[in-house]
Amino acid sequence: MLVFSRGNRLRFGVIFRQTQCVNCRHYGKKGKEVDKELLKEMEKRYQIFAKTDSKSLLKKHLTQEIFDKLKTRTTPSFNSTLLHCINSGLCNPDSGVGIYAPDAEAYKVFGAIFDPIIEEYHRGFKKTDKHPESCYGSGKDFPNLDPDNAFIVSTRVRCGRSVQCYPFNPCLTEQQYAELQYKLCSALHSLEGEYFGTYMPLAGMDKSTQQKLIDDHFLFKEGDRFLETAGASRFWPNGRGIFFNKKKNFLVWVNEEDHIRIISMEKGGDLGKVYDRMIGGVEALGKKIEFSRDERLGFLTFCPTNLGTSIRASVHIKLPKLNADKEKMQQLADEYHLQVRGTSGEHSEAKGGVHDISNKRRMGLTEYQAIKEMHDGINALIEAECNA
Ligand code: ADP
Ligand code: DAR
Repeated sequence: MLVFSRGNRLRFGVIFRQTQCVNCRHYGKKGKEVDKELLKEMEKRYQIFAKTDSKSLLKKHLTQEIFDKLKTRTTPSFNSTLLHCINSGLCNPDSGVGIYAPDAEAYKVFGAIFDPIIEEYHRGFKKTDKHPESCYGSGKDFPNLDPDNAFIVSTRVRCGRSVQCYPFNPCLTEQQYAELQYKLCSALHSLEGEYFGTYMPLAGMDKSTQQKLIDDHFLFKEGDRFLETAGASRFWPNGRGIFFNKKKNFLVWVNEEDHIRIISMEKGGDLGKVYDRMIGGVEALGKKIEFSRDERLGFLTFCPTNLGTSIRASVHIKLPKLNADKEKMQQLADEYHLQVRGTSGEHSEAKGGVHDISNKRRMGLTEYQAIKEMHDGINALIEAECNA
């Protein structure tokens, strides 16, 4: 049994067989043939999906020609299929995007469908484009967005990371979930200073504590049908959990959608302070864990919407006048590449007039530029609210 707490984690930690970097072992090899029965199932489901009125990017870009080109392919290291990638979008025609990568190689093996979706979602990041090297800059360039606390309830900056040599959710074995949890916990429990904290595994967490953490927007929700059908809930809740520091303004999610989500958040609108705290956490963990980064795509994540910087800077914000003029709010959001969501993130409603507004672009620009885009956009929304 795995028990993660500061004092005795090493005594209870299970020493795992070192997972050889399977990418090296299979590098350059062709994946196995797709099972004939699976192929028939995939073709039947694609024909049904093609007849839906889905508005997802998957529906728009997965033409019969591209489907036929990719349906027999598999990735060399984990034998991931096209169905691993598109199952969520086939099951949920109301998806906005509808596709996930089952492992790092999928972005290349199934590039014919990923590339056009990446280009459209990330506003023009072409398959010939290269994501820039990381450049975080400094939070001092981003003054408090709302020093009088008139509009912003809280500010949060997060990024996702994948651990080198491990596949993503659909291909992880139960042992690999446990391995990842153990490796990440060891790194997290080595953090010092303001980052010093404790890891709480989801397995065994009492339901009232779990619900309170979700209601306080610290912990990820459960039962997201898009993630479940994407293969992200296998062996749940084993291998999943949350780390937080003493002040609960630095959090890390383990094995939810990505292997790791590194989060800094606090009440109010001090984006610069929140951003600096996230940078410090990412850099400290980056010294302990080898993150998976592609030469062209930047940091690799389960969902293509998080590639590149994988950074989302968001505010929970109340803009009652703009809220009454949804068209104006959306027009400004589009102009500044902002995403307007409900209070609990995607596929949720705004409660009490509180929207979650964040940068939409994460790829083809640096971390600093993504944060600046959000900072400028939120400033513009607040100005429009004051002048409405
Ligand atoms: P994803 O990008 O995968 O949709 P997020 O990183 O946006 O997920 O995390 C969504 C969760 O973070 C939701 O529970 C949401 O309530 C919370 N959240 C997002 N922004 C803020 C914020 N500014 N303040 C408090 N909680 C936030
Ligand atoms: N709900 C899925 C994924 C969209 C991006 N959000 C993530 N990755 N959490 C959709 O296609 O709408």
